[in-house]
Amino acid sequence: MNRRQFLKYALYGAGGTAIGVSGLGALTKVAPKSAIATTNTEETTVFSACEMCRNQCPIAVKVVNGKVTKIEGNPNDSGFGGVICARGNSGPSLLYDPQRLKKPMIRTGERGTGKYKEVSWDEAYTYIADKLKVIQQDFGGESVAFASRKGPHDWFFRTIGKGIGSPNIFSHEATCPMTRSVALDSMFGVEAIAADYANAKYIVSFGRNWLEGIHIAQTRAIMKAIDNGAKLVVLDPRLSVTASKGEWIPIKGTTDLAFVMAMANIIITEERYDKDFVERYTSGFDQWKEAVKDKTPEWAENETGIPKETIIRITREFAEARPQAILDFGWRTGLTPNDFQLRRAIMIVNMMMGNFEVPGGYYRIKNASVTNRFPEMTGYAKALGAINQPAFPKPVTSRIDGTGIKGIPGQLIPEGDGAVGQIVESILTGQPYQIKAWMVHRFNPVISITESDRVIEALKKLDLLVVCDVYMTDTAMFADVILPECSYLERHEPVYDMSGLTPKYVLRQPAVELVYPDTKPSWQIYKELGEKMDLGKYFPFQNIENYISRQLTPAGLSLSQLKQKGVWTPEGMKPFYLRANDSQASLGNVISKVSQKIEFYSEEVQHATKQGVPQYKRHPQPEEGKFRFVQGKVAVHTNAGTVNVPVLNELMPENSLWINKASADNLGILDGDDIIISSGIYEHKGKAKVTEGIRPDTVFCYHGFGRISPELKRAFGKGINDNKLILNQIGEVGNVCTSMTMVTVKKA
Ligand SMILES: Nc1nc2c(c(=O)[nH]1)N[C@H]1C(S)=C(S)[C@@H](COP(=O)(O)OP(=O)(O)OC[C@H]3O[C@@H](n4cnc5c(=O)[nH]c(N)nc54)[C@H](O)[C@@H]3O)O[C@H]1N2
Ligand SMILES: Nc1nc2c(c(=O)[nH]1)N[C@H]1C(S)=C(S)[C@@H](COP(=O)(O)OP(=O)(O)OC[C@H]3O[C@@H](n4cnc5c(=O)[nH]c(N)nc54)[C@H](O)[C@@H]3O)O[C@H]1N2
Ligand code: SF4
Ligand SMILES: [Mo]
Repeated sequence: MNRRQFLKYALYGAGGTAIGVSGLGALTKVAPKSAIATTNTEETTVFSACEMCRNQCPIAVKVVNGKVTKIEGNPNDSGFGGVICARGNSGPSLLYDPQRLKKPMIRTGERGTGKYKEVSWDEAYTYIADKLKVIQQDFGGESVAFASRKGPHDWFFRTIGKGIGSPNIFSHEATCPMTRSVALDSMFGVEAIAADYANAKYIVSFGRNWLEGIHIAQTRAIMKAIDNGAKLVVLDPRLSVTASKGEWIPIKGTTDLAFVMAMANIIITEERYDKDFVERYTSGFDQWKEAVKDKTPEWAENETGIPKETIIRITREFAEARPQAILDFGWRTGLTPNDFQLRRAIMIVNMMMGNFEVPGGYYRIKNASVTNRFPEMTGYAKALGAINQPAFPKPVTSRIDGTGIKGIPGQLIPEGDGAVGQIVESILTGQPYQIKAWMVHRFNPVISITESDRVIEALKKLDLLVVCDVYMTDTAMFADVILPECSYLERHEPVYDMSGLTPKYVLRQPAVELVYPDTKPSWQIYKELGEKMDLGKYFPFQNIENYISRQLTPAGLSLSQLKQKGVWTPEGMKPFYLRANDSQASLGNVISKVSQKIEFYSEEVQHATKQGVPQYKRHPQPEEGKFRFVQGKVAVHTNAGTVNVPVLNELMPENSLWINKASADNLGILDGDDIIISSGIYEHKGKAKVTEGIRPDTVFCYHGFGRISPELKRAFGKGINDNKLILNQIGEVGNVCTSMTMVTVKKA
């Protein structure tokens, strides 16, 4: 496929609505038949799940003579409407990329110099098993850290960690939505809360950028709401594609909590909240009222830079639309150290509107476990079975990040996630104890964790670094052992729960044989490594089909049934909102607080942070001559993952630094000029993009560029790596902080 064909194809997915591929990322409703027509009669279709990002959209993979020819959305799924994005379309480009990792490798030269020898899988397993044994004997299982992106694959990877008694098992969440998860958990006792955008009449985003930070189901829902006349307000220091679809409010970075508190102040003063809801379902309203009583629109104008008239108008419009009104709780949410208080405040204002369990508001995700609690829903969904494992050795120490320790903010960090940035701290400082080995799966800390040079310094200090990836990434290039996973188009994965308003399961299955025969799926890699390490008993299944069948059988489903459609959702079940027909229904089955209330004031949060209800904290603003540095997603790339994928690299090989026209004029910088960005500690070369679409005190770049691994031949050395500039700071609940760094910019 050439670039032109790809563009056309990527823009018009199978189902009619599609996500644009340019930085503009607009949704379009035109679907010319010619773009999707197929003439080849030998084509077969395999239903599976995408992995070009972690959303795992259901896909239909077209295969001709054993080769993947194209990928479309799975038409059997209604929520995604048979639509995928440009990155999803580009799967074959990754699959057949000659630059993929093809063989296991062991390092032979200095770390980072790229000297490796190809080895057999058995040699790789033996090397890891022997090294881990020594490290475990000398320093204990806790000295081995495990970090992987969260997902269905991580069961196998984590089993190795649990098997050696390490408490230090991490997901990537602290770099992503963790402050939101902590906020939800503190208020509802559960993280599985989602927003029903499609039915909302008024949506306010605090940087959430659905048209570039794509989630197909959410992005479609937002577009549907706009089509139906909903108003969208976007607070963002820069004009994102999403902001261009609604009213853009260029808020001063890191001040969102002031805006939210002022909204609460206005709503309370003008008595615009849902009194019955607040009284019946919530606790702590009085403490919240006290916290916002002096947070007037005048005060917020000074903090946020948004005129008070605008704050009052938006608040009134929002309140008029209740309960079909959503203050969005964000997705990538680790912007500031106390970001989780912002997320709590957002959800408190939402709940003041009574927008819970009604169309156009927030709802508890209706997965099998919830659905089974309601008589009218039983029979619609059965829970997946678990694969029972023997008891794991109990870790002898607590975690390095303080997760779960009472009386400190760490108490609030979800145990299954942890604060992944703390691995770097432990390696460099030996506090609270020394991490000696790091197992990394499907994660790229050098690009994803702030202050890349510190991450690299840490990697260089390790006794053992093992990386499992599909590319020789900026992290893999420092590894002792590299394990090449096959791509998602060549493997099975455990069935994944993707429930929303109704339950849903998605299957990933191979569309084609292995392109590079020495690559393997991760379930097999960790089962075989486990067996080599005498941990075989923790992998009590013969193969992945057997694993999946044990998930499905208790649910009354079968693998062959899922293979046919790729997705399963209970037939005939309508979206279920608990309070749609009964505004006084008990919330006992959808929230998990002992108090049975949605807690505005949280005793647990009070205990951990001394802020039982959110309090405002002012963050520093850029001094004269400096800029706040913010970042975000671009429609055609995924995080730290796709910049070297041929067709996506061709579409967008590098990023640039957005700078306001007036600020650029002051510095004598023209559009396209070479520039030097400096954080005072680190410097980065780049190119300027001069635009009116950003605040004069802020600069912005798309995340994921500026790669240092020479093996990423297309991406190497192009663009700006934001995390090279961002200074490391771990937030209150273990989150990375990505909007706190100030930089200067000059002409190169
Ligand atoms: N400054 C700043 N930092 C950020 C962000 C930001 O906007 N600004 N974004 C943050 C966010 S939201 C997130 S989620 C994180 C993401 O951080 P990561 O999880 O590190 O990013 P991913 O792009 O998901 O890619 C992880 C790795 O998975 C590899 N991979 C892809 N497919 C496969 C596969 O099938 N098997 C294996 N084994 N590996 C595979 C990719 O090659 C890549 O190296 O970064 C965070 N860091
Ligand atoms: N195409 C594509 N889609 C993706 C991904 C991808 O890499 N590519 N990644 C997926 C992942 S892992 C995630 S987490 C989601 C992320 O989806 P979003 O959370 O929507 O993520 P970002 O694009 O990082 O959006 C961050 C926005 O916040 C703004 N911002 C920065 N600081 C502040 C501030 O202080 N206040 C306000 N109000 N705004 C601020 C930035 O300018 C930017 O526009 O997207 C997912 N979808
Ligand atoms: S959003 Fe795009 S890249 Fe991510 S899983 Fe869906 S189709 Fe694939
Ligand atoms: Mo993310």
